[in-house]
Amino acid sequence: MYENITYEVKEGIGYLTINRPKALNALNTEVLIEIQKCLDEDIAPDDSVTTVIVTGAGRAFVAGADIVEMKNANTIEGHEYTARGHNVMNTIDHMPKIFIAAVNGFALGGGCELAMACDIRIASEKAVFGQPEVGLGIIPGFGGTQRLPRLIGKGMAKYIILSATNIRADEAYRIGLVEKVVPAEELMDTAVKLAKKISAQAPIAVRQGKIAINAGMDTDLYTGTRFEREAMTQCFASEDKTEGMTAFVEKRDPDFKNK
Ligand code: CO8
Repeated sequence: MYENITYEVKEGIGYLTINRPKALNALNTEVLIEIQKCLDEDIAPDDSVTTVIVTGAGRAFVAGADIVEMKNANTIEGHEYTARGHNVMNTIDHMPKIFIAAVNGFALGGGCELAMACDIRIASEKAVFGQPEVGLGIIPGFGGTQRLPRLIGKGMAKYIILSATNIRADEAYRIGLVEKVVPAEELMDTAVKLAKKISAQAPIAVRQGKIAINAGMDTDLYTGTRFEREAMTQCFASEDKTEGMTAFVEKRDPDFKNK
């Protein structure tokens, strides 16, 4: 069905793999179209999936937007390309499902931006992160100038973006760009364990947690607490809230129904 990505669901977890290893999974227009289609048509409508693991086939996560394709792009095409990338990243960011980036190798440019659009990042010790765009005469254009400072702070984001400095996984962990670093052979197991742990929680609460955090990060604290109140109201309106608390009182595991 897809030529540049694969998507499958196993035990309620979605696995989205960027699969263009010959170009280190570089995001050309075709890849972006396929990711967008997968997000809109396979992942968003599937209520059985709470968490999605995003990874790359071969030795790279994603080595960036496709430089070969961008090389001859004119101003209008550059604008369209940027918009297409923004749509993919924003769809991930806004979708009330949890995306875990399992970063297996190079996460450069658009690849680092894809990882940052995900909710949680787990990196292999072999992963390399960076935003090398200024060396190509452009800037990060799939959200990097916005998400990187929000994740690691303005000064460190400027250091990385403006000097085009690539960093290894341990440094990415130290500065808060990734949440965990594991040996390469443990990467997928670690991501799956986390996905299962998230999927075992009350789904409405998980969704509302993501919505409240994301909405609050884009506004002031007091507006953020209003978002939190609305999100909490959705939880209190759910049957799963009654089930979760009843199960605690009855000293048994909860049986959440996503209702
Ligand atoms: N685009 C296209 N092809 C790529 C890319 C890329 N980003 N990265 C790697 N490839 C290709 C190489 O050209 C090579 O192809 P071929 O075998 O046909 O020569 C193949 O993948 C393997 O790559 P290398 O031989 O270079 O492998 P190395 O192990 O020697 O090096 C690196 C690996 C360090 C990852 C190196 O490939 C590299 O530096 N790649 C480019 C990284 C980069 O600059 N990424 C940022 C791109 S710009 C971007 O992402 C902007 C996002 C916003 C765009 C907004 C739109 C306007």
